[in-house]
Amino acid sequence: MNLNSRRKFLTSAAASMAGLTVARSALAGMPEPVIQTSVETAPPLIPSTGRPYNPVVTVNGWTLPWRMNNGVKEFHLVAEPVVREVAPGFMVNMWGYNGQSPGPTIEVVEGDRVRIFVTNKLPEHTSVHWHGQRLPNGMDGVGGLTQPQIPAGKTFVYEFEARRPGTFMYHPHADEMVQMAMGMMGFWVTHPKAKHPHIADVDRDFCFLLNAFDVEPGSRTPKINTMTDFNIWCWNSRIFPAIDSLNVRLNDRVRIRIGNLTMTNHPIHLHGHEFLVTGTDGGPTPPSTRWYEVTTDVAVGQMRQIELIADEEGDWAMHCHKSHHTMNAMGHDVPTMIGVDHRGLVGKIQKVAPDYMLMGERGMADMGEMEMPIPENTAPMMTGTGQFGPLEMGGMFSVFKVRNDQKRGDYSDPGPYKFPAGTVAYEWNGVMPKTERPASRVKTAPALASAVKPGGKGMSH
Ligand SMILES: [Cu+2]
Repeated sequence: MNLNSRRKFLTSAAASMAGLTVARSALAGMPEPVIQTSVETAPPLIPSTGRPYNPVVTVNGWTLPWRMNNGVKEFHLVAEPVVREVAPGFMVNMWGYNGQSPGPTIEVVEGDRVRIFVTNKLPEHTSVHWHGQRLPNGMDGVGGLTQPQIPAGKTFVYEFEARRPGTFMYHPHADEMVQMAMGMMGFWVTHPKAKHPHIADVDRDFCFLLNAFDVEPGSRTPKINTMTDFNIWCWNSRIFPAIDSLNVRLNDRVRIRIGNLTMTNHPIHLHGHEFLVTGTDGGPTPPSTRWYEVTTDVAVGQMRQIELIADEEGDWAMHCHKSHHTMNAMGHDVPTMIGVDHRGLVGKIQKVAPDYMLMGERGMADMGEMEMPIPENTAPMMTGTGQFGPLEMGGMFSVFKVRNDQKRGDYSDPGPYKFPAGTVAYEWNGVMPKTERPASRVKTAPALASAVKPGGKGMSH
């Protein structure tokens, strides 16, 4: 007899003895925790109980189901060690919630009374802070300050009203450096209970967290003392090309919610469209404060929600604009080799080190094509292949796919964009003009260094 049927049996046995009081005592127990181990983007969870709302889609994630108990929405989070597939073949030992890092997205409606059971299956104490929420001080989850820590093996209950609509996060406020470096975090969306003047109805609503890890190539567990030098830059603990694309229908109104729980800021850039920042940490922004952008910086601890009309078909890149954050492991200790003449050197080195490979003499694009020998359990530095070849990307990168034949409510990947004939950049095969270079520039170049005055800034650019 499994736990579920055992519970049902006990409930019905008790029911026959004690009548109506039983239903109440069954509900007095904890809701069964829901565990998810798939890394697929789950379809939106359409609410079957409670107030109706338009659900979000969590990129490579899922929404936690709840149960209604006398008008209270009850969730059960389990803090526990998990193994996250960051990319195919790259498994990382993390800490998370309900089988995954990040934990499941929690979706509620403004005005909902929410009760969250948090069971601690970690080897040390924890707490959960509901980042950005209005709530009673004792529910804020700051271990030591607003509550005792949740000891290993124990369950605590948080209960509050979701007072304002918006985009939120949750994470421990206990041994924070370690627990967040290990992946403990999740998304929270509070939907408006009625038409809100600053919240539009959208056709698609995506969300993901920016998170980062320091995993030595070949190892499986993040280094927890790293402050800035992370090497795995993730959206929802996944790296390109393992981050699912955001697939929409032509002319959809799209909202994308982003939260940053890394140690640095991320300028998130979308190609081909302008967007408005319609929400921040503090909730929806008044329309008079909005302006169009193509990049928005998401600082540490912040949430941003952007909105746009997807009115240009295609495979549009969407990524962090810090170029080191669209790379995977090994990005840091590689010397710059551009312009260094290695002729004859490789053969000599290979006599003593047969695996030696020359990197970066002509730039590093070669690495996107080469199958470089890499240690087990890591990801190539630059990877991903499009219909025209290697993308030379990694980390915080995905594709915003706009299609006119994408069905309403269909979030599946439509495959590569079919470019209309004559609309792709092409090679010039005509006559090249003779390049004229001013002779003076060549002559003066070596003198530039001496042109810098002591204490001065030298040439301006
Ligand atoms: Cu970044």
